[in-house]
Amino acid sequence: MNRRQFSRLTTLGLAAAALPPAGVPVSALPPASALTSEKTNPQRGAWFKEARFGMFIHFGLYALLGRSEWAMFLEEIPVGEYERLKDRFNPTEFNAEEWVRIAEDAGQRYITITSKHHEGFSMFNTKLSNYSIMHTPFGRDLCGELAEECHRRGMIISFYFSLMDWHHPAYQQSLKPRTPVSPEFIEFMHGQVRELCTNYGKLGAIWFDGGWDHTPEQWQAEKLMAMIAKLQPDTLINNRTGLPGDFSTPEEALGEPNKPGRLWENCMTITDNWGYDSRDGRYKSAGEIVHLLVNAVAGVGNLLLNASPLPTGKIDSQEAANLRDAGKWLKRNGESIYGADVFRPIYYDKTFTTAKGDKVYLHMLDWPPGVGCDIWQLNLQSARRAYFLETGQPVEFTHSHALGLRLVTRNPNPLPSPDTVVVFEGAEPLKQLEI
Ligand code: JFZ
Repeated sequence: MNRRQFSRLTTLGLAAAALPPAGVPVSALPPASALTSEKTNPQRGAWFKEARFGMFIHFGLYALLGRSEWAMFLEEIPVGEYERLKDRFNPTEFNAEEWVRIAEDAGQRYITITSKHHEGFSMFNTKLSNYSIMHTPFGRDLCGELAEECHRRGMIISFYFSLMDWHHPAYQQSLKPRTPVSPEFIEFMHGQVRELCTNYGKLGAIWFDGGWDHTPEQWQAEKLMAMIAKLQPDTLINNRTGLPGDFSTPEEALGEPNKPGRLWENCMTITDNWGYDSRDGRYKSAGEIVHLLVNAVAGVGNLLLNASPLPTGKIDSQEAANLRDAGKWLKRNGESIYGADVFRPIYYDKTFTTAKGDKVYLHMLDWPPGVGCDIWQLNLQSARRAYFLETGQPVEFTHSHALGLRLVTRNPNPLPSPDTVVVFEGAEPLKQLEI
């Protein structure tokens, strides 16, 4: 919803509940951007753009079943049966430090964890329900421990939170799309978001999900977002309440490179599932992870890559290994990723550009060892010099009218790299010339 549509709703009186009562001083109002605009104040969005790469974590009771986070719904498991999983939930091998270290090694700068997924089970210390991790054999506030460790190590922590709740009795009558959500559930759900925004220090973002069965008005989303803005003025809010919020969340696809200034984050699985699924055996390789990241950053977006802890509380070891390998590339090439801007739109699926200051980074995702390369329709004639980001070794280049940029220097890497980055430096910020 854009500003015009929102003000139309207001004219119709539909958004009236969200409007401040007359006489409230302007300074007490939440930043308008969080509610109505598709552009976020650059200062609030700065951490997000700098970070570029985050770890998503889907962890809940569903891990015990090992058939992904939708098992309850897809297998029509009755609430009374499903909720008994909580008596077995005991991820004793969970270690916040280890999780944060995996993210750090991967070069990820933030972690977004499911504080509550659609199953309705709270992975944090909520005072508003007994259906929480505090009432399991584990009995510890997992989200709290993770948040604390993140704060200690300078990792940004964000919470995923599902609006929809397959467990709460007051939500049962709302399970049908477009039926009103009971006031009791709204109070409970808003109350839980208040807890998340109050008890865990500074949050990077609140990542809502599962809002599709109801309208933003039915969720009282404006009120919810205004509350967050008041409790955590710097926290970004995603667009899955149905209101635009601060950033878009295209899923398993790259998105929104065509809306300048709009923040976006592409969320992806590392296997084929979000929640742990024992039937899954497919892992994205380190190379694929690097490609996805470059692809997102080249379109000025972020990559939020999911990891799935096992019921023991350990992150799958193959996932951790692939993440760490991707991190090795990032350690050497992070300059071209963190805080990078767009140079020109994505134009070829194996060659991308990112930019920062007077530098353009040419990402060669498929450059065979030992050969030079022509890059069509890319003209960096105003560049003063070029060099490999990893080694500083100079790269000789020419331009031809017909083809564009030619890398005369051959790829010196004996082995294929997921991405060989060539830096072009200009005296002035480089501009893409028309050819
Ligand atoms: C949702 C969840 O249902 C899922 O379990 C997971 O948490 C994922 C990150 O988000 O699934 C969605 C939500 C939105 C879209 C698709 C799947 N969408 O907008 O296309």
